[in-house]
Amino acid sequence: MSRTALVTGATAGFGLAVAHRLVRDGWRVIATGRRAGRLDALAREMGDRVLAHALDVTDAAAVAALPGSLPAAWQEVDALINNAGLALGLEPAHKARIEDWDRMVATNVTGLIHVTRALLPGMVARDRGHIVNLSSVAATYPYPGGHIYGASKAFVEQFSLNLRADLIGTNVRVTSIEPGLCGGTEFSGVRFGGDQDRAAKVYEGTEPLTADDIAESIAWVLHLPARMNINRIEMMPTCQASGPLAVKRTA
Ligand code: NDP
Ligand code: 8X3
Repeated sequence: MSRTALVTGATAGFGLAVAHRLVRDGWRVIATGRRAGRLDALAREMGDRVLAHALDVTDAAAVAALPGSLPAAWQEVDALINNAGLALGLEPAHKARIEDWDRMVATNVTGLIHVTRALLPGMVARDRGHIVNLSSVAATYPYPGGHIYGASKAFVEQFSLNLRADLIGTNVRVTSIEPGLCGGTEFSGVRFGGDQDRAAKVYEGTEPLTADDIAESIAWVLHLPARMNINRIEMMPTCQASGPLAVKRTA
């Protein structure tokens, strides 16, 4: 019997790559996200190994109802890939839009913990499961304009480690995936409100990570022996490194 993964944000970027990768590796995938048309297209492309299930992670009622709203044959979720998330804007904190801050927190923090809370009891009851959370290098390394995005990803990393503390004694694993610059997804287009020229400049002259690289790391942690839990994976493209501390000097 093949294992079942639920991927949030499977309509684009990492989530879509993970869905493809896991189906190739023999999993069944519950593909979720807001754009139902894209989910249906994925299910048509991949056949009966993909279940399209539209879900906005900020819709608390829909998320709470999630386990029971899945068809009976899909209710035992072995792996939850908490991938849905976004960055909005790159203005300094004192100029950032408060609506953007609220949306990042609602999606990256509240949405992620609600989906986790909805699916975790089933994993504990079955004594098997794996939660893979998409954090970021922004959780560890601050950068100008990163404020709430970085803070939300630091939350995701710390939440992952704290889940491990509660899940000791069960066979439920938790991993925080923390990538740096990654191209070929909608991430920067979303961050800059659809300004694709500005988004493209983020990757100019670089060889960033790809969504397939992220899917590779997720497949790796999922397929390790059940006795092994990878707590965190921090990865950057070779062309990226953390910079020196900033010092403002008078002229
Ligand atoms: P994309 O913008 O390409 O994909 C984001 C996905 O999240 C989409 O499928 C989108 O689907 C979904 N999503 C957004 N809001 C919601 C919501 N409210 N409910 C459900 N789904 C939602 O981004 P990436 O693939 O690049 O990023 C994926 C994750 O990885 C994010 O959490 C991001 O913060 C993180 N990350 C990205 C990095 C990068 O450089 N790209 C690096 C490090 C981490 P839809 O719009 O259909 O709902
Ligand atoms: C995405 C990577 O550097 O744009 O999490 O914050 S970064």
